[in-house]
Amino acid sequence: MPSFIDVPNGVFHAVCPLDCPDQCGLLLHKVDGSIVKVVGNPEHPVTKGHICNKVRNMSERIYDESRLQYPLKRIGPKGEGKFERISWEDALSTITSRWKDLIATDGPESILPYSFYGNMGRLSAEGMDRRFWHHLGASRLDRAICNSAGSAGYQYTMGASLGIDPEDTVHSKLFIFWGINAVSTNMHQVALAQQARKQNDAKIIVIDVHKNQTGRMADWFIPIRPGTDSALALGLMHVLFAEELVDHDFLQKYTVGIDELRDHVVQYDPVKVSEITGVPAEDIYKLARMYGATSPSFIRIGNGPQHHDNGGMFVRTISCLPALTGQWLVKGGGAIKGNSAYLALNTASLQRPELLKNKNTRVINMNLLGDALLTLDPPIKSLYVYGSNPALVAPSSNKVREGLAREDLFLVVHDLFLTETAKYADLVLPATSSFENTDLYTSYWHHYAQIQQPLISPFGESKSNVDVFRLLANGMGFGDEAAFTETETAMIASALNHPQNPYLEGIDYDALSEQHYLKAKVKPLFPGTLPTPSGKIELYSERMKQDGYPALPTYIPLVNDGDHRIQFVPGPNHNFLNSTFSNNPKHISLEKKPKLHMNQLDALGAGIVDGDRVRVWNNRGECVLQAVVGENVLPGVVVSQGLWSDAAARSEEDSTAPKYLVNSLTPDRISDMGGGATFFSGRVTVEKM
Ligand SMILES: Nc1nc2c(c(=O)[nH]1)N[C@H]1C(S)=C(S)[C@@H](COP(=O)(O)OP(=O)(O)OC[C@H]3O[C@@H](n4cnc5c(=O)[nH]c(N)nc54)[C@H](O)[C@@H]3O)O[C@H]1N2
Ligand SMILES: Nc1nc2c(c(=O)[nH]1)N[C@H]1C(S)=C(S)[C@@H](COP(=O)(O)OP(=O)(O)OC[C@H]3O[C@@H](n4cnc5c(=O)[nH]c(N)nc54)[C@H](O)[C@@H]3O)O[C@H]1N2
Ligand code: SF4
Ligand SMILES: [Mo]
Repeated sequence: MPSFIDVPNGVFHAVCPLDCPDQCGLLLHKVDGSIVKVVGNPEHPVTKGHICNKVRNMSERIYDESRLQYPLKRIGPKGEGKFERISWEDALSTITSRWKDLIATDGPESILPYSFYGNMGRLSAEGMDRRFWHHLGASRLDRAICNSAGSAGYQYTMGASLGIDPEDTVHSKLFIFWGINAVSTNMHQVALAQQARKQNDAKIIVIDVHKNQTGRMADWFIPIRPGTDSALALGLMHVLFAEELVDHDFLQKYTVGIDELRDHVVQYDPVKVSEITGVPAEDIYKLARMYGATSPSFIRIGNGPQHHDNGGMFVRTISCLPALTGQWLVKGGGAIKGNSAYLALNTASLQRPELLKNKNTRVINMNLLGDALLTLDPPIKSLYVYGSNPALVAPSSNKVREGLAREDLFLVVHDLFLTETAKYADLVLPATSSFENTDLYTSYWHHYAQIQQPLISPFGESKSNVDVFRLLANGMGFGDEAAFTETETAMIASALNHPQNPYLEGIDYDALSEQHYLKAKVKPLFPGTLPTPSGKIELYSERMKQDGYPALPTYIPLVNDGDHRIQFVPGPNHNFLNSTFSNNPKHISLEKKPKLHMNQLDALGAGIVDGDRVRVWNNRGECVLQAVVGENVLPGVVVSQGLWSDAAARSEEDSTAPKYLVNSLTPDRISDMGGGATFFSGRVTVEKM
């Protein structure tokens, strides 16, 4: 196939590479070899030509003059951001000789990779890199910053990340967006709900701690106290059983533990649940009756509430609800937490775990990066960061930055920009954008796979993750082992060759290259067998009991986060994607200022009025935000949005301290399940400046 890089003009297929469930099909317009326009492809069966504002401006990011072009070597103090250009040859030999020395003196576990899904391409994010780290024997990273608590909770109930086909939700008559800011984070699910609203007079309910854009489009917005959703779900179950709104036939055939659950939820009467959640008892009855009476009903379970101490149990509990009313048997009924199991690849081929010889190699949870850098024994002597920006996104970021600033830490960062993390690096390597690479994309919400072919030549001297790990393997002297010379095309082909996953049938490299959008061979989950120990939906889970949890869904309060009165929920915003775009003036200007939504009662008590600059602080750190006073949050709760760049804070405050760093306040406790993060379970004090 001729390379599209050599075709200077035309319209080309592309995939949105960002960590967003929608994974839109894109069309890139090229003139004279450069991208001039990014639009949605109307032929994508789910995203249908509509894309978000963030990515419509993507070409600005691709050709941003502050994008990294060459490898850099630090010449100033760590964190200051003074670098000079060096060659790839120098950069690679510096890295490999440092690592060879470290391996000789401290062993390979003194080296730690740190990465996430800045680019969702499966080769970029979890392909050649994993092969390299396995062969090196580096400390392993538990990539638990995003969805791991909820995935673990969902698995206890349903066996794997298997939900319904989002395309079926046009048939739903009731949507519950539960802890998901879908207008900003899953816009095509909102489009499907709007379509159902028109076609079936469907109702949209939003349960959230913040009446944001998603809450505002709801027919009914239900505000709830952070971290109490399991209690609400149990209260709904209480009413469903008490009023005989459950589907006995479905429960008999497809679930285990129905009798235990019925007895267990007697204690969660709406009056008691109301005291916990702040949701009035009559609303709990009303919601339960609506849910019990409406079919098909669909719950979109968000990522927000699983970023709490009890986040795993939140998802575990809510995912029991559709079974109670037999919704899994109805087209458009059921739930989606994530759908990644349908397009599960052959990870053994992709990642080559057998290359890791020492099966006891230590595993470090990425949510504990600060502690890992500051206190771990034996210490981490070198950190290699790619596809992630921990100095902004990781919890307890003051600790993280103190760790990154360690004089004896050899830090290498591979990114498209000189991120907050890269400022601490000894060496910075320039990364290609996804449109410069070959890669395979699989959505974790819809059921389509896509391929990206390189459409433009690499920016400056930038290189893809895959190429850098090939070069590092060569420099480390791993030899000509086939794992490191395999082409991208061959890697994709073998990752898709996975006889154990029947959903992948018919999806291969050639078919994807020709047809662009291929759907997993999905069928309804029921009638059928789930990958749980019983093969059924586990309302009662023996496995949970063995793992030290209550076997039945249970409300467990948040951990005591100290004396500060106010609960702090620092979520993402509309125009950034995590910290991506937070360095782009257009995206910043769309967001205007980093705000703190607070209830007027709390504001009144603290003498704060709308628009005031406020200092938000606790024992972990402080930041300065602009108060938005009103009724968008309950008393005792404040919500910020967006992971703002240090640069945005500096230019405005004319100061060197990053004042918008919300993660300086967040706890690095680990959630109840899956080693997850607890970004939203912290407490703060808010003061007028
Ligand atoms: N525009 C945009 N889109 C994104 C991202 C982005 O940064 N910007 N990030 C991407 C990524 S990586 C992810 S993981 C997803 C995340 O997207 P979502 O799944 O939407 O998760 P969050 O936005 O973290 O939180 C969702 C909602 O949960 C609410 N919430 C917090 N705590 C609680 C609680 O205890 N109970 C309830 N009921 N609600 C609560 C928050 O107020 C928020 O409205 O979005 C992806 N898409
Ligand atoms: N307070 C608070 N903190 C949060 C969250 C929250 O809701 N609140 N959300 C959390 C969640 S859900 C997540 S998923 C994490 C996400 O956190 P991260 O995974 O760190 O995501 P980004 O901030 O988008 O950073 C991705 C980086 O990868 C770079 N990149 C993109 N493509 C490539 C590539 O191909 N190669 C290389 N080498 N680099 C590339 C980008 O330029 C960018 O700097 O943040 C977490 N942090
Ligand atoms: S960020 Fe999400 S909504 Fe926006 S273009 Fe990418 S996949 Fe689509
Ligand atoms: Mo995430």
